[in-house]
Amino acid sequence: MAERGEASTEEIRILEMNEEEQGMLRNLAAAEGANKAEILKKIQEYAAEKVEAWKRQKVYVGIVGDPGAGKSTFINSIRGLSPTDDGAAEVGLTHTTTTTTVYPHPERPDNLIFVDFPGVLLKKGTEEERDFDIQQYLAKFKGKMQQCHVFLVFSSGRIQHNAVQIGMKAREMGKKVLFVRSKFDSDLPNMRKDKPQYFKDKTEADLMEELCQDYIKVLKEVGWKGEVNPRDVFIISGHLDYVLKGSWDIPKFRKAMIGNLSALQKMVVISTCRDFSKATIKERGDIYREYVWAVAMAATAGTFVPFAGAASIPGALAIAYNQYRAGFGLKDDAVEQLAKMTSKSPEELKTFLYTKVLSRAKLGRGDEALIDIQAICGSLGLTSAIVVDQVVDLVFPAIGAVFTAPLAYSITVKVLRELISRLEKCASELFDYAFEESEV
Ligand SMILES: Nc1nc2c(ncn2[C@@H]2O[C@H](COP(=O)(O)OP(=O)(O)OP(=O)(O)O)[C@@H](O)[C@H]2O)c(=O)[nH]1
Ligand SMILES: [Mg+2]
Repeated sequence: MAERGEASTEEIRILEMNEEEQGMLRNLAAAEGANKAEILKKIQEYAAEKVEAWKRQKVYVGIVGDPGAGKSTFINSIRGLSPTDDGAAEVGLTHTTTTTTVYPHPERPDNLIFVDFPGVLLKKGTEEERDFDIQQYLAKFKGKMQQCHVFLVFSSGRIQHNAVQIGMKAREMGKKVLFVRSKFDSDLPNMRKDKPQYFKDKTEADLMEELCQDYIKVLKEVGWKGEVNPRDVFIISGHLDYVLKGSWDIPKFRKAMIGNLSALQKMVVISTCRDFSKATIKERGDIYREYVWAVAMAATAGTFVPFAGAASIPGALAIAYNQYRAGFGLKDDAVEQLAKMTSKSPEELKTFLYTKVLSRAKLGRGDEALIDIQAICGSLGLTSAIVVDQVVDLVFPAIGAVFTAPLAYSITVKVLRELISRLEKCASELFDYAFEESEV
């Protein structure tokens, strides 16, 4: 790695910054005195603006579908809630949603919001359903529909006319529309009972494929215009344990849900929705990696993106550590939830996590973030002192020192990258351990 004062422009380029950002750092390196202070201030403002953009970022997910298709159940599960938890949507065989209901994600209520759309229209001032007219529906709900970024159209069997019309309008508004067929957990035993011969030469995957094709066929029969890509159809169970475990098409669904979102919106979803599917671990890592430059740059300039609030690199690294750990499902509460789905106890999983994969001698000793960051710095050949003392030293006298910011930036990038790959590996090993010898 570069010695102090030697961070080359080549190194800056490799570190995934855009031209404007590279230019700012180059100018900072070349500037002197008052001019350097001015440029540093500009970088801070730029980083602060990114912090604001992240904090303001909103993702609205619209949900429509057949009555009783499992919309509310899924809205709860994707937010990590069971139907009896505070803030959970009402679930049941009789309750039908008749107005839009907004369900913010409990962990990021300002950023990730699910909107449950009714599938019916009521006669004025009554609870009585009237004939469905899409124009009247739009007169009432168009504004809310326009606010949404993605739409999920739910069915648990033959999809009905109303849901298809609403879905088509969403598509006409330019929204990504995904089709979810829920309750696969009950389709499976039903199939085994109804057609025991089926599984003699066919698999669960065959049944999923058939249900997907059936969904597409019925959609067309009911009036869906245009092609439906099987990649946009998802066979899932909306019950909490299956969503958390990432059963059937849940991982594919999550990928598709973020597919059309901006990079910052992706960060919102990926950092917020919990599931323990192994398939999404790498995807989470990739998204964090994509953002390393922004985090490092902001940290270098004394602010931190997108994890606002830290004023030094060690502080910023600690915030990133905590954010990544939460994103990979490695915080205690997530580990406890994971334990519920396996034959392992929460203590077994935590002991495995801390001693085997995080390589700690003991549970809960000192400041977790600092211990792990120091270990990472050690393995990268950076003494922890560099990060804890000298980097601070590098950042704050930056106004006087030449090349300081590029070097601090490159150290931060290295540590963040290592942090992500370690936590990614931890999540993967924990997942394997949690489910070994237990029924999945
Ligand atoms: N087996 C199984 N049952 C489910 C699943 N999702 C929902 N249910 C059950 O189906 C019933 C209806 O679920 P809700 O989530 O209330 O359905 P909804 O689409 O919100 O219904 P409305 O708001 O009335 O339109 C409840 O009894 C749920 O427990 C699932 O994935 N598998
Ligand atoms: Mg409902």
